[in-house]
Amino acid sequence: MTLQNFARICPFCEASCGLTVTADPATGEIARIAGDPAHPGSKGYLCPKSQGLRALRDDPDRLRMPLLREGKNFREIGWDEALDRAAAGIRDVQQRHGGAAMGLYTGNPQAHIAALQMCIAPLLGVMPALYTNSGSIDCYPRFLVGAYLYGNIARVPVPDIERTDFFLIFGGNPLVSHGSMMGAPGMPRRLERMKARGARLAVVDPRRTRTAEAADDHYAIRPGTDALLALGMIATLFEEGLVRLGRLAADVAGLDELRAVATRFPAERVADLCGIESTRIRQLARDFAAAPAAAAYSRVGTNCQSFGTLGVWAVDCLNVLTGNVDEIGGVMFPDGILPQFMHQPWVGDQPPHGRWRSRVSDTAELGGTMPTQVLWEEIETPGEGQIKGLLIVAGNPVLSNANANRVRQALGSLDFMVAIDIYLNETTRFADLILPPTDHLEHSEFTMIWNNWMVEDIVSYSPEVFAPATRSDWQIVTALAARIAGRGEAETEQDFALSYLAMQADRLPRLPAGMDVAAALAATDGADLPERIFDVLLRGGRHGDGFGTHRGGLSLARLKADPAGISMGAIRPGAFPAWIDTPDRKLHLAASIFLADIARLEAAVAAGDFAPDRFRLIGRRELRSNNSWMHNLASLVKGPRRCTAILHPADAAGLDIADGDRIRLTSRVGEITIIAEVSDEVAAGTICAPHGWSEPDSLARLPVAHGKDGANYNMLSDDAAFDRPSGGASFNGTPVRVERVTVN
Ligand SMILES: Nc1nc2c(c(=O)[nH]1)N[C@H]1C(S)=C(S)[C@@H](COP(=O)(O)OP(=O)(O)OC[C@H]3O[C@@H](n4cnc5c(=O)[nH]c(N)nc54)[C@H](O)[C@@H]3O)O[C@H]1N2
Ligand SMILES: Nc1nc2c(c(=O)[nH]1)N[C@H]1C(S)=C(S)[C@@H](COP(=O)(O)OP(=O)(O)OC[C@H]3O[C@@H](n4cnc5c(=O)[nH]c(N)nc54)[C@H](O)[C@@H]3O)O[C@H]1N2
Ligand code: SF4
Ligand SMILES: [Mo]
Repeated sequence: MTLQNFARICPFCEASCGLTVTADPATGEIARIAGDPAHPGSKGYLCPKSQGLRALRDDPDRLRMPLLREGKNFREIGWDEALDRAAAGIRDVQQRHGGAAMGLYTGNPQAHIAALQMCIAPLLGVMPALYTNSGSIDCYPRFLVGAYLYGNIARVPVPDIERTDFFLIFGGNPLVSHGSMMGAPGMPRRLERMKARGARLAVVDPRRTRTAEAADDHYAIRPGTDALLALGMIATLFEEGLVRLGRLAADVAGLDELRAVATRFPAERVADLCGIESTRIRQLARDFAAAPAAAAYSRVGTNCQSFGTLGVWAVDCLNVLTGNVDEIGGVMFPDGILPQFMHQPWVGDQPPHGRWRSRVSDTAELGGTMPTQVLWEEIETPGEGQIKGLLIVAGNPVLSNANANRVRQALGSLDFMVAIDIYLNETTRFADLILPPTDHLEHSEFTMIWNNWMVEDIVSYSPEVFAPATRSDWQIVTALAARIAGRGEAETEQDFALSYLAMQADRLPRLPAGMDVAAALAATDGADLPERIFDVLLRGGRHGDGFGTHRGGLSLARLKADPAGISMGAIRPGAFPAWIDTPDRKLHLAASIFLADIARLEAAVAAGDFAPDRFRLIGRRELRSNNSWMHNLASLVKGPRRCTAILHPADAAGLDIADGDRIRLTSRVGEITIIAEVSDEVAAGTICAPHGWSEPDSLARLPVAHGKDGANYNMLSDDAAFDRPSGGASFNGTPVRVERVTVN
């Protein structure tokens, strides 16, 4: 064996740690995957999930060849035939049902594969489709608040965890997730440093998670009530004269309206609803206001609930009201090395929201995408414009979308479905064709999307380790598009590159005057087109070498010479108020889209929706897994059973349930049976289970995963409980009935 070391970015979460993969490119063997001490951000840190790089290569069930469905079976076919059939099926849908009859769903791994990100927008040019993606599930409230509070979907307030004095987390578990929309290589070490510095860490979470365990304070909130708690804190700030807008004072609009709303939610009123004493709520608000620099942050637990927008908005308001926005140690808006991928500001008086609406439920688009539940209703509902064909790229909606049964039925009713995926799983088993891409080590990689949300601006390039055994995601998408459009593959790749770059052109400040993106692309020399696109983004970007006009600036060649990656340093305050993209360049605390939803919140309170009379289901993520697709990796799923429903000892005793018993959970939309785990890490009335597992499925080929006694959480999540302003999904706070399954 001739072993070589390769510096690679770990593709399995936003932290984007640097790894050293020691491998023999000739035999395809991996000797070791270790943390890369030279990486400027992770400095040698890695978590167990990183070993999935090898496990995925070794998994005999990972698909290597395209699969064609024949009746109830799948059989392997060659690539040319598979691509021809896939394109013919899509063209057939378009011809028979019109241009609006296709749907496109892209899943979470898309955000970790730079070349795949680059080809989705151009694909929509060739294959117009109703577009939904995993961001439509987990970030919609975040994006909507960005659009109306700061004026841009891409404006994500990232907490400055390296310099804050008080870090207040709502609904996030960064010691397990490693941080989301606050990407930070080596996240756990950063939190350790934060604590060692004497900063305070407080966590609002219904469960005593690892992060809550490590925190100074844990607030065990009742699921689904984040908006109420944050409003109670805002009310305290106003009542006790603690509002300090600081430098932003002249640029904040809506303060009086916000005060009027918050006054209706004093700490004493929300306390019983949230399950947290009013004295603690008031003290938390006081301490947050008193900290020299403080950052409040919300993530999946707060986003993915029925009042997601109000929760995210109210948490953001805490930062504004205490003068912690765009400040060191507070929250800041990264202006990364690469152009803002999601950059979508207002244009005149048009927000990046509601520019068109869906056919069936008149739902507003957000940033060019639709909430995923719109996709299912558009497939179900007959009439002009009904969706009859679907392309799913790296997505597993049967395990990741609310009301899984409905998703299944919708997928089963399609005329034609293609999946670009590495497994025959619970979703792809509905496809007519499955097109499996190379694994990560068979293509080069570079950090892209995450630079918009990182606490430290790091960019790195990972070379290919092994010769590709099959086509990459980029090659599959472009080859499919070529056939749909009736053009050559090379020509289509070139079209895609130019069309992607044209969308970025006005955000490339160092593109020399007179050089268009075609000339810029021609001036690059990467190994393939995605690398060359990346080179244009780097060289024309704000730190780029400007194609020779800025000596020492970034380029792909420079990154290749620095394999561990280059850091441009921690996030910094922006040129204020230039980063505010609302039409009047003010921060809108009381935008009508937020205030209008207060009536719904009041109605829910009045209807007793937050009463502690029902069990509320919440999710959990696992350290050794990623969403739905690492459960077939034997080395990662070995050990104790993980797909369990945790309930409090008092609840278990009341229902005559013992640890290890099988229990049935029933919600409005479905039921599952699952093994009970009794623990006081959840409060009484809360029940907690992971998503991404499933019962065995007759067609799926996941023997390891399906031998693990899994259950699909999203059989229970209620698709009608979505967050109204944004359309975001609700996975947390679902009312469920709990009972022991009696075996007679
Ligand atoms: N109940 C509940 N549901 C949730 C959540 C929750 O917390 N609770 N979380 C939500 C969140 S945050 C998210 S992001 C979504 C994710 O929702 P999805 O994106 O729909 O699902 P994933 O589980 O990420 O599945 C990714 C799919 O991509 C495939 N895949 C893996 N690697 C590759 C690759 O390199 N190329 C290709 N082409 N395919 C690949 C996998 O086999 C899998 O089918 O789920 C959401 N669903
Ligand atoms: N190891 C691992 N890492 C991952 C993933 C993974 O599956 N495994 N998935 C990746 C993805 S796609 C994402 S989006 C990120 C997510 O990153 P995070 O948001 O940090 O991760 P979650 O574990 O979903 O954290 C949500 C927390 O909210 C809590 N919660 C539930 N309901 C409520 C509520 O009503 N209010 C409040 N305040 N809290 C609530 C849950 O108990 C949980 O601890 O993680 C990413 N990283
Ligand atoms: S924290 Fe995330 S990026 Fe870092 S090694 Fe683990 S999975 Fe990979
Ligand atoms: Mo996510």
